[in-house]
Amino acid sequence: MNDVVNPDTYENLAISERDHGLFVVSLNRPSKRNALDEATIEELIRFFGGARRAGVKAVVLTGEGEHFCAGLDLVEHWKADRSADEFMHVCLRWHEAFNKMEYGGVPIIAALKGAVVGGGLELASGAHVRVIDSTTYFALPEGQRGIFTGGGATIRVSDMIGKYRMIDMVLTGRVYQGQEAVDLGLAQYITTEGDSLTKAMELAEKVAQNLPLTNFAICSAVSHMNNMSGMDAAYAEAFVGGVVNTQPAARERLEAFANKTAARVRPNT
Ligand code: 1HE
Repeated sequence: MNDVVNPDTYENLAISERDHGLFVVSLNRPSKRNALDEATIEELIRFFGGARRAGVKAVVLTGEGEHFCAGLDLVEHWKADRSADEFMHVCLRWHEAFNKMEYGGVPIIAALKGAVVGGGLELASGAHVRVIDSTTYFALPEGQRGIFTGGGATIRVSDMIGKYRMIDMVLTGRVYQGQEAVDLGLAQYITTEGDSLTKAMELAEKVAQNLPLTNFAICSAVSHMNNMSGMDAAYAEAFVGGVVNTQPAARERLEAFANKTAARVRPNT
């Protein structure tokens, strides 16, 4: 077994393969509400940095216990009494982890529950799809803690809900949950029956049926192209389309459409 997907090589993440190539990665410090210490960030970098080459087709990201993630490990931060230089490097490791997620080409579905706060929301923002249930709530309590964001909220949370809503969340500690959170863009799905994990698994199983190269493009190219000018993005899209849309593995699916054996796209019933 490739070490990247070997559960025995992780302490702060619980990793299990549910189906061929479909992995559940769970933050595993429930007694600390899955707060992100330095060791957990290093494990996230290791897993997501090597996932695609290890054959991972899709990931459901969740947390053990009642809360997805309480954000930065404030106790570790307080005890370490870090210098600005040291904390800048902590932030850079967080960015390394979340960039590996967003740009890594492996679909990540976050099953969110309980608190998704501070760095927990930054972590969830690195996933491609977010699913919430009736227990889930989002906040950026940094303002109240006397600190600032450092794991990408200024980029990804602003992107999801707009910069003034993000600013309001940090300034006032405003909490979003339920349908309102979906309407604003913090999540794409809310479950009314069952928990977020069940729905996330269902989505991940579907996504894992796509061709890996297609998923790679969806889960890396869109993000890269959003960082480019319109002209450059169109040029890069043509290149990615050139590679992905001519992959030999796609021919069977195209043939099935041409032969009228493939499912058609129909409205929801
Ligand atoms: C923690 C952390 C943490 C809990 N760092 N240890 N994030 C926050 O400001 C959120 C802080 N946490 C909370 O508001 C609450 O803990 C929760 C709403 C998440 C959960 O409440 P509850 O009542 O279930 O748990 P608790 O009793 O508050 O905490 C249980 C244990 O988890 C306790 O440890 P214990 O050893 O005393 O049992 C807590 O200390 C521990 N714990 N949250 C460390 N965050 C790159 S910059 C990112 C900036 C940020 O992320 S700021 C946002 C930080």
